[in-house]
Amino acid sequence: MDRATVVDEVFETVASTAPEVRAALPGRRTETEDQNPSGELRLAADDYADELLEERLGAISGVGQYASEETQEAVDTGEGLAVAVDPLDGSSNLKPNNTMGTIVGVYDAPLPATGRELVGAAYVLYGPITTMAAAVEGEVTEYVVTDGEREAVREELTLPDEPAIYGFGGRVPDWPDEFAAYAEEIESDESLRLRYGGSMIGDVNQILTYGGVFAYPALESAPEGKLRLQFEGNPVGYIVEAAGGRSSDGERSLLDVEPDDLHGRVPVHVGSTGLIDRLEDALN
Ligand code: P6P
Repeated sequence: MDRATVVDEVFETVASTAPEVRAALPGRRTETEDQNPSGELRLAADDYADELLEERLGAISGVGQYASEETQEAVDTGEGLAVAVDPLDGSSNLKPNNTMGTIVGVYDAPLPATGRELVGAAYVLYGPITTMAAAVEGEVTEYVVTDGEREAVREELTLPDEPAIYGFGGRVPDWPDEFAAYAEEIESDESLRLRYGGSMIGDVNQILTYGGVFAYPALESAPEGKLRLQFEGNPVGYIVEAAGGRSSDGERSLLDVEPDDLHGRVPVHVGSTGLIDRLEDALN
């Protein structure tokens, strides 16, 4: 299969798996004894989604590597593209019945790789409606996913010209002074409203919808921030940049960040170009 067909097959497979992931959520809110490679407790729902997606994505002809936020090592699945999956991003939101998502990045290089090796990225948002935002060849399409079938509802999706929301992770006392000063500037901007739901995909989807800035910045206690480059920063940076926005680790596009290892973390800032430009000015 040619590369574009493989990428679409990956998106199709993630969408078709979404109903089973969603249906399994009510019965899998329990924490397991296991920790993922990032030291976070895995929910039964994380394990279930990871197992389903590894089996199905790994079976696609043209996918040669499967890596998940939930497991230490990437799995060799033959020849072809590499997929990096966060099976259930924001699964801690399951307890309060809030949004969460499945993220997939399709890299044309062995993992770990820079975001410039991405040839596609998508996320499923388990909200009141199950939707998918998918970016390929510089274009973002939003789909409603019904019974695993995708229906395009917004094509050539771009961020609105005027940003409207912001959401920043981490505790305020733990923000470095430069980020705190930027946050204060943003918070005092009367055109911007706070929207932070504790699940990156839910928060980023609001940025795609309303424009603005989402950040999980470098913290005094964690200079690399919290979010993982391969599984969260790169795919979301790829999608937001394809929608006409920007991404940054504080200095450069997330897609230009050299990975240290498969589970390396990175400060994540994504959103409207002007707000990310101002962020980089504030941090440097
Ligand atoms: P905090 C969810 O655990 C996650 O990885 C992202 O989806 C989300 O943006 C962030 O962590 C939330 O972190 O510290 O606000 O709970």
